[in-house]
Amino acid sequence: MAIETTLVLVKPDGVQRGLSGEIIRRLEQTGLKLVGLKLMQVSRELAGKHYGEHEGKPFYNGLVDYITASPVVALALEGPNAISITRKMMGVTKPAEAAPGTIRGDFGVDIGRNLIHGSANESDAKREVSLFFSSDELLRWDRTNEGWITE
Ligand code: D4T
Repeated sequence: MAIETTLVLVKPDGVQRGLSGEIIRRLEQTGLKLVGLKLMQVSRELAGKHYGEHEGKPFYNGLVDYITASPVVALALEGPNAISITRKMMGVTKPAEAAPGTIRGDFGVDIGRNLIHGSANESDAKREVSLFFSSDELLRWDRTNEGWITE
């Protein structure tokens, strides 16, 4: 079982709409373990690094304006298959096409207000976790009920 750590952002719309707790609750209750959590203001510089792959695309400036518009909640989540489990819980990028029961499907209507970011793959996850968290902000802790979550 691959133990992964993934970066999740509750984007400014999620925080503004009071959905941070609901989104964290859904992810936490899967059994993935919180190893980092903070409210933060994303700078344009950090947004540029985070969304570097999209630079030059027509939606890029809007994306940077959106993610820097007001605070985000950043989470680092650890566990077996943390990346794919988180992506499944988020739903696809366009909320209009996201399945009911997913975060984007249940709470969104517009791709430009899609509530949540989750790392797409292992190399993005490594890069993004270290962009948003310093090593002393990541806590490695023992869970007493671990044996009831993973075999
Ligand atoms: P993020 O990166 O925010 O978790 O979203 P996804 O991983 O699901 O989607 P993505 O990287 O393809 O897109 C990043 C971000 O850009 C917005 N976007 C994307 C947009 O506004 N218009 C578009 O046409 C695309 C492709 C939405 C998510």
